[in-house]
Formats: sequence, structure tokens, C-alpha cells
Amino acid sequence: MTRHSAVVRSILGLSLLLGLALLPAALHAQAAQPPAKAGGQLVPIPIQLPKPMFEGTPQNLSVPNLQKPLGRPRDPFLAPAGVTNVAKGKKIASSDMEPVIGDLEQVTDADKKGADGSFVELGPGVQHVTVDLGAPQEVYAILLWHFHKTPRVYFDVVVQLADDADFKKNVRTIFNNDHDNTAGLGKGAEMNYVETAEGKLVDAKGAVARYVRLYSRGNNANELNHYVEVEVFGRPTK
Ligand SMILES: [Ca+2]
Ligand SMILES: [Ca+2]
Repeated sequence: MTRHSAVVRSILGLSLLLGLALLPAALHAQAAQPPAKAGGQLVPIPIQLPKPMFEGTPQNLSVPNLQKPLGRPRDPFLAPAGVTNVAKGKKIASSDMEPVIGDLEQVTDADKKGADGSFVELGPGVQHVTVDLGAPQEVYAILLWHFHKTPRVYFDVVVQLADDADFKKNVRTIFNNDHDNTAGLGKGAEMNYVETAEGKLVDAKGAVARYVRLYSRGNNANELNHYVEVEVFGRPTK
């Protein structure tokens, strides 16, 4: 070995060691960052819940992979101050543009009551609704109610964000409980859950998107798909 290559080797060895030593610090620094680009104080998002139609959450539903009820109200969900429901009154597209009952506008009309007349009913099989937020938004949480008149479990619930209405550009799946890929959107690791007046909250982590799409494939009571309301808590991108 020449003197030169020995020097090169020791330099290489030293930089490798330095790199390894710095790696945990770098990872730690990344983990310590606040969520998204918050850059300010986090406050609870302004959720307004509808009146419950039944007490508690029944545990006798024969649905596999079912999430155990929390047994208390959900913890407040924190996001930057100024985050509101940017889906309110926004335009809805759907795989079923002629609902069996009701109108697509009911998905974002701010009526979250569980009674008849307050939900839209879509046909059987895999169906989706797509909310057009009108412009790109920083999305922190999606809150959705399929139905809460009686306790039900909706199957193959998948929530996606995208930059375009056709869901071809920058598609991100932020919730998926289709464990066996029945809906064809890929397998999901999330659990089935019972619908209640609290709705289902999906953490969107400040992702930027203009379109939000929600899939389902019927429920444990019938093959149809329903929506009482979909709320998207976000704020315009700067
Ligand atoms: Ca509604
Ligand atoms: Ca499935």
C-alpha cells in the first residue's frame, strides 16, 4: 500500500465515522419538528357535533377487525389557529351522480343531523364522493359521517387527497380500512369502526390538496352507501 492510499483510506474512514455519529442527531432533529409547517401555536379545530341518535357504541356487531369504542369523547384535534371547515358548501362529484335518496349537495350542506332527510344515499358496491375545495388547501383533518341514525359499519372506507379531479396527480391515501383490497385501491391497515354522531376523524397532517375523495362499499345493514356530511379542516396555502 502506498502512503497516499493509506491517507485516502483513513480520511474515508474518518468521514464515515463522523457521518454515523451525526446520523442519530439528524434523525432526532427531524422528529422534534412540529407537525407540518405549523410555525405557531396549535389549537383545537372548531368541531361542532350533531345530537347523538343513540347512546354509547354497541359492541355486539358481528363485523371483523372492528375497532374497540373509546368509551369517552375523542380528544381535541390540534391544528394551527385559523383552520376552518373549508369543505362547507363546496361542490361534490360522485361515482353515482343520481343518488337513490337525497342530493349530493347534502355532503357539504352543514346539516349533520342523523335523521331521515339528512343523508344522501348512493347505489350499491364501491362508490365515492369527491369534494372540490376550489383551490389548494393545507388540510389538517377530514371529519366524516356516513350515517348515524343507528350504529353501522361501512366497509372499505378509503380517503384520498389529490391535485386533480380525476385523481391522477399527486394522489395520497390518508385512510384505508380495506384490509383485503376489495375496492382495488390497495390494502389498508386501518380498522373498521362504528359510525356515531362524533364522526370519523382522519389526520391529514397538513398535506396540500384541492380534492378530497372518500370511498366506501356498502355497510353491515345493506349494500348502499350514505353520507350525512364531510368536513375538511384546513386553510388556504400561502
Ligand atoms: Ca349534510
Ligand atoms: Ca375489503
